[in-house]
Amino acid sequence: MVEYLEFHYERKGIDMKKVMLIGAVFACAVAAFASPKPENVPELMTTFKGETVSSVEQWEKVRAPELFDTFAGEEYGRWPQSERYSVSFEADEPDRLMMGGKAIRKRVRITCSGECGARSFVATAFIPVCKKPVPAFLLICNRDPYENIDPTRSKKSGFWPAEEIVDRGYAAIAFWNGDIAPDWNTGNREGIFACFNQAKSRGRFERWGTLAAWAWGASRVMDWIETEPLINSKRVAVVGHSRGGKTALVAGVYDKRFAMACSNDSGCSGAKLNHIDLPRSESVDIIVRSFSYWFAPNYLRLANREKEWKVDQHQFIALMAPRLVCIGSATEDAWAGQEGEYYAGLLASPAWELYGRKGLVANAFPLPENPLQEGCVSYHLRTGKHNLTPYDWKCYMDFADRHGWRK
Ligand code: GTR
Repeated sequence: MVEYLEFHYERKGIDMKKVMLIGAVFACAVAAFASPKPENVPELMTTFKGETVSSVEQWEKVRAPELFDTFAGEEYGRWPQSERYSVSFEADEPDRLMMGGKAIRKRVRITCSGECGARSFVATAFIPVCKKPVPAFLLICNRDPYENIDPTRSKKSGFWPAEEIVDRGYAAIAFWNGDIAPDWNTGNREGIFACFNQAKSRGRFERWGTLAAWAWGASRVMDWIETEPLINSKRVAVVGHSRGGKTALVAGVYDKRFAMACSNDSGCSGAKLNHIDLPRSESVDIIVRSFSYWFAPNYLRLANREKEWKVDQHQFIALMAPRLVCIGSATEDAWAGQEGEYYAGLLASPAWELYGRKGLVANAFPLPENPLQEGCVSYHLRTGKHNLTPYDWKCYMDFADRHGWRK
């Protein structure tokens, strides 16, 4: 085809290179025009009273607390206060040297006792044999635990490439979300919910949903990590995919001990901005119809009204500042709204700038396999389907490396 055109253009004295250049410029202009852009996004740095936020102090004392209060009260629900429960740890199995002598496997049983009962679950940790405490990645596994987080390693899955994580010098820790609360609608009465007297929780409509409960489970694993001398508890990333990716953000925002949150393909009510028209992606109306129990009852009122809400998800991401955030999207995952995930990271960035750091450093929505990792917010687009893959893990570990986690 190109040869054919070249031949005819040459005969007519037209410069083929110029034609191609004009074509390319035109294609880029069309792409830029056609690509969705956020509109009327709620201001990150203006308080609900209309004051401009220009200092860390104002952010930490006024803006971040009011945003947190809004998200906790109206979207995910509130965690029970720490006075209402106790946590204890015991070895579920003796420690074992595994992965050809490269890692110590610990299986810890974490028991949480609330005012109405106790629940326990087991977390598995592969900790690289090392002279000093190692940084760690904690996965909230929302897939079949037998297939994906096998503690015996007879089944291996790219969803949790524990061997690769250990090879890179990080501890690989995982637990199954279903051990905290089932992923179906029990009216939030089963699992960990049954250990608490709901009547004692603040506000009926602010009741914690299942995403908040799973995130609370991650936070209890963090309680254990703080007691484990082989792990550096100041360098722990919480990771999740899809509903787990929403949960990882909740865990990171609610529990400041997490130094990084990796939100993979998390989409609606995760890293995706609502103020952008992405007709193929999930909306609040759709998500609350299928998964009302994931959220505080208040959130149901936002169905079809998310654009009228005073906040949006970039402000939730901003609550991670000045800590690290990774957002991952996949090219074949329009349901999660890739551009919405990208823009939420970008629009969250002024929170890092207050601390004299950079958030997401980007000029444009990136091409696949071109991770943007210059600041404290990482964004990458991977070729392929909705999934958590070794490539996504590589991006998250590269980012931690960049921030000196293995030094
Ligand atoms: C979908 C849901 C998404 C996402 C996904 C998953 O059905 O609509 O929000 O969480 O499940 O967790 O795989």
